[in-house]
Amino acid sequence: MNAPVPLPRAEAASIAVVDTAVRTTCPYCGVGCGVLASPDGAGGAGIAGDPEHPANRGRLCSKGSALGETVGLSTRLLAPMMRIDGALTRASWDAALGAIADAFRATVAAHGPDSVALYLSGQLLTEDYYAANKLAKGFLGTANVDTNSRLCMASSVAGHKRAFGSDTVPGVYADLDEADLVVLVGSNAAWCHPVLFRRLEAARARRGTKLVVIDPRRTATAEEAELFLPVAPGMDSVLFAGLLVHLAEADGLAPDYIRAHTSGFDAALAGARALAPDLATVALRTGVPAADIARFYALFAASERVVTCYSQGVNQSAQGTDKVGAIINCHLATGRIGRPGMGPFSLTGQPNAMGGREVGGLANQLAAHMGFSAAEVDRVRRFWGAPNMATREGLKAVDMMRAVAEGRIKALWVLGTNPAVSLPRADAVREALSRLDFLAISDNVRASDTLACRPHVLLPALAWGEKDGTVTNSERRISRQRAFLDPPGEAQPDWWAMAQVGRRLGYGAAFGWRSVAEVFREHAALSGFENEGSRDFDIGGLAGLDDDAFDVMTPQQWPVREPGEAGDKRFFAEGGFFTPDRRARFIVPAPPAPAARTDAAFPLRLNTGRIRDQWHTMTRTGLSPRLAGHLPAPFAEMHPADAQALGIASGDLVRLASSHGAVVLEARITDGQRRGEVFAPIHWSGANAAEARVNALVEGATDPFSGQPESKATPVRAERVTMRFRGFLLARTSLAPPVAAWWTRVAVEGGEGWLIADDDGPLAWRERMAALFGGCERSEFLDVDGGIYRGAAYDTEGRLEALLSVGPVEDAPDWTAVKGLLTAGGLGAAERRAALAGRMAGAAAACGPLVCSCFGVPLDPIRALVEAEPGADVARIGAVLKAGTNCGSCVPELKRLIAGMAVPA
Ligand SMILES: Nc1nc2c(c(=O)[nH]1)N[C@H]1C(S)=C(S)[C@@H](COP(=O)(O)OP(=O)(O)OC[C@H]3O[C@@H](n4cnc5c(=O)[nH]c(N)nc54)[C@H](O)[C@@H]3O)O[C@H]1N2
Ligand SMILES: Nc1nc2c(c(=O)[nH]1)N[C@H]1C(S)=C(S)[C@@H](COP(=O)(O)OP(=O)(O)OC[C@H]3O[C@@H](n4cnc5c(=O)[nH]c(N)nc54)[C@H](O)[C@@H]3O)O[C@H]1N2
Ligand code: SF4
Ligand SMILES: [Mo]
Repeated sequence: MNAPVPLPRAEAASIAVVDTAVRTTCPYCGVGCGVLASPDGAGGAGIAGDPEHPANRGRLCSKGSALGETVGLSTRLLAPMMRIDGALTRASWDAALGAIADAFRATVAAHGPDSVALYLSGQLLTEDYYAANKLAKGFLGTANVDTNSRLCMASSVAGHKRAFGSDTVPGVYADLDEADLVVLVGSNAAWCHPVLFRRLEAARARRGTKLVVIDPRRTATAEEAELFLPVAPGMDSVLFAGLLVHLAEADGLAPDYIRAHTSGFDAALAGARALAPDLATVALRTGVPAADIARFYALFAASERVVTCYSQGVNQSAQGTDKVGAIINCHLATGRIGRPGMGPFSLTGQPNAMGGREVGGLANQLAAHMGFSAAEVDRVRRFWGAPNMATREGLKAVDMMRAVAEGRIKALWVLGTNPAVSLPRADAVREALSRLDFLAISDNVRASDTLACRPHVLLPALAWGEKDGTVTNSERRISRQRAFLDPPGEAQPDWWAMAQVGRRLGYGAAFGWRSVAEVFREHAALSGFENEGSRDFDIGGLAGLDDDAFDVMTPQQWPVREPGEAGDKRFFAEGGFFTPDRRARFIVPAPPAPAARTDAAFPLRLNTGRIRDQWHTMTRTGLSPRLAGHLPAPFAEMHPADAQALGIASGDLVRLASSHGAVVLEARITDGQRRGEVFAPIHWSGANAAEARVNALVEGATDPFSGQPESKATPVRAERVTMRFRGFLLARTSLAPPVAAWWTRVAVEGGEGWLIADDDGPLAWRERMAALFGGCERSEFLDVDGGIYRGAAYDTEGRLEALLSVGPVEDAPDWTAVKGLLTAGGLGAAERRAALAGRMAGAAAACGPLVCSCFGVPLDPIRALVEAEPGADVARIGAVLKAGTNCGSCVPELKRLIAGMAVPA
C-alpha cells in the first residue's frame, strides 16, 4: 500500500541569488564558508552558498542556510546602557565609553595594570581582536587578555608550538580531497564542520578514501566510518603512542625525514613504548578491541596520504596538549606533513578562532604570532609606540575567572562571549562576575546569562550582516565578512568601541583609525615587521591594500609575504620549522589519567558537546524555528544498562549532579554511548531552559601546557526526576520564564513554544492559563481524574493566541500536529476542536520531528517513502522529498533511518 507522502515546505532554502548579493562569510564554524547574502529591503536577507569561495564552493550546512532567520532585531541590544542607582538605564555612547575609560584608568592607578582584564571571543573579527590586544598589552599594560578560544583551541596552539615552534596549521582543506585515509579524532565533523565533512564524503565517493573515527560516542560522524574506535575518555595519547610503536616495528617510519628535520625521536619512541608496549596494553587502556586497533594501525602504516583531523575531543582535556603531540609525532615520524593529502589538521571551532591567534588574542601570546621574549616585546613596543608594554604572560581564562572571584581582577570587559554559560563551574563564574567592581559587556543581544550578571556598562555591538572586517578559517584562509544590512539603532563595531576607549585614555594617536581597513593594514604590517621569514604568520603582502582593494579582497591563504602571492600554501614538507634549530620536536606524552576520578558518589562520566542545528548558547540559532525542529529540548544520552540500573526510561527527566552543580535533562537511551558515560549538549542556558547549563557541573581541571579546561570528562551522578505532568505551551507573544517547574523555550513559527513538566495538575494549569490569557476568548478541556488540561486562547479575529496542553507523564501530549497553528488565520469551530485535541488534519499538520532542516522535511514522510519503496536510498529520498539535497547535514540520519536504526525520538 502506498502511504500518502505530504509535501514538505520546499521553498525554505531555494532563495534565488540576485545581482545585488553581497559576498560575505558564515559567522558560525571554522570551515569558513562563503555566503551570498541578498538583503530583502525589510531587514532580512536571502542566503546562499558562494560558489566561488574555495572553502565551500557554494555549499552551506543547515545552520548557514538558516542565517536569514536569525538576523531579526527582536532580541537585539540597540543602545548603550549604564547601571545608574542599581537599574540599567539607556545612556549615550559618550557616557558609556567614558565610564569604561574612567573605571579602567582608576583601577590601574589604584591596583596596578593586572587588576583589569579583557575577555574576548573567536566570534570577533580580526580587527576587533587586534584593537583589544593592542589596548591591553600596549597601553593598559596588562596581558590579561584571554578569550573563549582558551576553552576551544588552546591545546592545539600549545601542541603546535611545542612541536613546530610556532602555531602553524600545516595543511589545507584540499588535503581532504586527496587523502587515502582520514582519521577524525574527537571530532563530530558531520555535525560540527558539516560542509568540510560533505567535501570529505565527496572525496570518499570519488576515490575511496577510508575514514576512521575515534570518539567515545558513536556519533553521526562515526556512523559513516569504515572503522570506529570507541576510545575511553582521555586515552587518545595511548592509542597514538601505540601507533608510533607499531610504525617503528612495522618498518613504517621515514628515517630520512626524522634525521633531516626533527629532534627527540628516540626519546619519543621510548616514551611511547612505556605507555603502549603492545597491542594488549593499548586495548586494555583505551577499551577498544585489539583487532580494531590493529586494523587502524595497519591502515595508517599502509596509507601514504593520511590526514588526522582533531577537534574538541582532543583539545578539551586535561592532557589535550599531549594528545596533540602524540598525533603530530606519528605524522613527523612518517614524514607525512605538508604534502598533498597528508598532515595533522586541527579543525578550529569558531569563525575567527584563527584570527584571534594571529593577533595574539591569548594571554600567553603577544601579537602576530610573537611571544613575550625581550626581543619580541621590544619589537612590538617600537611598532606600536607603546608606553606601557606588558612584559609577561597574563591570566588564562580559568585563572582569570579565579582572579575575578578572589577580587584580584576588579574591572573586566567581556566582548562576544557568554562566560556564565560556557566556562567551567559556571555557577561560580556567574557569582564572581556579579560581584565585580566594574563589568562592561559588549554584545549583540540584550538578554543572556552573562548580561544578567549586573554589568555596569552594556555596549551594543554590530552583528553578523552589519559588521565588516576579516576572519580566518581552519586552513589559514582570510575572508572578508561584509555588511549587507544597515547598522541598527546605535550599534557600533567592537573595534571602534575599543579605539574610543583608547582615545579617552589619552592615546589618540595609537587609536586614531577611521575605518576597519586601516586596522587591517596595521595588523598586516605588524605581521611583516622585522619578520624576514622568521615567523610563520606573515601577511605583510596585504599591508598595502587600499580601501577599495580591501573592499574587494578575495579569500587569501596565509602566508602572504609579498603582494599577489597565491596558491595552496602548506608548511613543513621540507622541514623549516620555527624552532631555534629549525627542527620539529617529538614529544613524550605523560601517562594520561582523568583529571577527576569517578567514585561511589559520582559514578558516571559526563561528556559534553554540540548538536547539529544549534550554535553555542543559542543567542542566534535559537531564533530559528527550522533549526529548533531537530532536537528541541536539552537532553542527556545514556547507555541502556546505566539507564536500566537507575530506573530511567527514554523521555524521563534525569537530574545530573556533580560537586559543583546540577541540571535536569530529558533522557535519551542509546547504545552509541559507552557504559558509564553520559553525554549532554552545551547549548541550553538559563535564558532558554530551567536547569540545563551543563557547565554548572564541569570541574574544568586545566591542561598544564595550554591552560585549557577539561570539558568532556566530569564525574557526575544521575537520578530520575519524577514530575507527574508533562506538556507544552504555544504562545504568540513572548512570556517570561519560568512557566513551569521544568521548561525549555523553543522557537516556533509565529511565536514561542514551551516544553514543560510540573507536579502541578490540571486545575493549577487551568488557573495559570486564566492568569496568562484571561483577556482572551478561551476554550478548554478538563479531565481532573485523567490528569488532563487543555486550553486555547483566541484573539478577536479568532486566531490562536496560545495553546496549553498538559497530561499525565505516562501519556504526555505531543505538539507536532499543532505546532504550526500560531501562523494560521482565524480558526473555525471544527479546527478549534481539533487544535484542542492536539490533532490537525491534512497539510497543516507537521509530521514528526524535523530531519532535514533546509527543506523542513520531518520524519513521517521520509519513513512513509521508505516503507512504500523498500529499495529507496538517500538519492531517492532526495529526488522525491528534497531532504538531504542542500547541505547534506541530515544524510547520516537518512542513512540510519533507511538502515532501520534509531531516529530522533
Ligand atoms: N552545530 C554546531 N557546530 C559547531 C559548533 C556548534 O556550537 N554547533 N561550534 C563550533 C565550535 S566553537 C567548535 S570548538 C567545534 C567543535 O567541534 P567538535 O569538536 O567536533 O564537537 P564536540 O561535540 O564539542 O566534540 C567532539 C567529540 O569529542 C568527543 N570526545 C569527548 N571526549 C573524548 C576523548 O577523550 N577522546 C576523543 N577522541 N573524543 C572525545 C565527543 O564525544 C564529541 O563527539 O564545532 C564548531 N561547529
Ligand atoms: N562543557 C563545555 N563547555 C564548553 C564547550 C564544550 O564543548 N563543553 N565548548 C567551549 C567552546 S569550544 C567554545 S568556542 C565556547 C563558546 O561559548 P560562548 O562564546 O560563550 O558562546 P556564544 O553563544 O557563541 O556566545 C557569544 C556571545 O557573543 C555575542 N556576539 C556574537 N557576535 C558578536 C560580535 O560581533 N560582537 C559582540 N560584542 N558580541 C557578539 C552573542 O550574542 C553571544 O551572546 O564554549 C566553550 N564551553
Ligand atoms: S559548515 Fe555550516 S556553520 Fe560552518 S561555516 Fe559552513 S555554513 Fe557555516
Ligand atoms: Mo569552540
